[in-house]
Amino acid sequence: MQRRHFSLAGLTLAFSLSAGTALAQTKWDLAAAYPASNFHSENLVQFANDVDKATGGKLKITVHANASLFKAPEIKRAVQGGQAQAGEIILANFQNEWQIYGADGLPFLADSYDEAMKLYRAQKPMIEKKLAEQGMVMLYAVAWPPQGIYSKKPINSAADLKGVKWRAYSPATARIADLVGAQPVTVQAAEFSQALATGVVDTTMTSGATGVDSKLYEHLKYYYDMQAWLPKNMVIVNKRAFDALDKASQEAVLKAAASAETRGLAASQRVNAESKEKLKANGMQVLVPSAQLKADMKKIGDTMLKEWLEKAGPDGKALVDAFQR
Ligand code: PCA
Repeated sequence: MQRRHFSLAGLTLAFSLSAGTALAQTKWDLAAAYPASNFHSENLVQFANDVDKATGGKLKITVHANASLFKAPEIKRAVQGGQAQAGEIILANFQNEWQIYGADGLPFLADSYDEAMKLYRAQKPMIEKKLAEQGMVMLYAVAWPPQGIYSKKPINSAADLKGVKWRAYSPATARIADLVGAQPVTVQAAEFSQALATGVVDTTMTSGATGVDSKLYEHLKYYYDMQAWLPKNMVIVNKRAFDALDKASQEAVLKAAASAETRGLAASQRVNAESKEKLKANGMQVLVPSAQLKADMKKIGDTMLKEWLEKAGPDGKALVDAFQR
């Protein structure tokens, strides 16, 4: 009895080993920074499922949402170094590394979905090339909904933002705080609710999506729908990890990525409308900004574009030329 039991176990082991070898399964960790219920994260999970199906289970991608694997600003380096095979980054976080990454974080350069897509088409070949030099492959990008101002008190002009505790998520959002005389505090989305609850911050610029994700209505009363810019998340993969896949799997990844990009854009537009309704339903006043506030913020956008062009040099000029073409 004892002996028979043993040999059965041995048989099972041998079988699973040979099945494993025949399948040659590859596993990727994908580091992401936004909550699992966010549309970007849901889109990532769908992308991973599509890849799983298309490769017949040969490539398994595990999405780690809400900065559970790496904090938002660390994801790019983690993918570059291969600590995570893949990741989702917000490009605007990396403006100080290369100004082109931050172009979609500038107020009013591209302030609608159409303009954002136009800017993306201009940025894409430049970013693909830069990422390749850095040992990464770009898979797809999806814009966040347009960015507006959340506040505790009514804001009628930029002067009303003086001294507020301004939550920034990127160099550009911190720069806006400087220009309006607010106090910038950089807090990524995963820590935003806590920073609000403890009073570290009381004002921000972000999307309706993040307003809902972080339940900003629990602490803030006003949302001014500025539609100032649409920053993009980009999904990237370590080049060595990508190159190690067989040709069919590489093609499956790229095809699933193209679908994710189309699906993500539609989701962003849908969430833009839905989230403003959710903010209202939770007692927030969702308002059109006053002409003065809009004019003040446009002026800040002009200043920031000028500063950006100076820092971005010939690359920046090439990008703006391609964008305006
Ligand atoms: N939400 C993210 C980035 C842009 C957005 O809409 C955030 O606030 O961190």
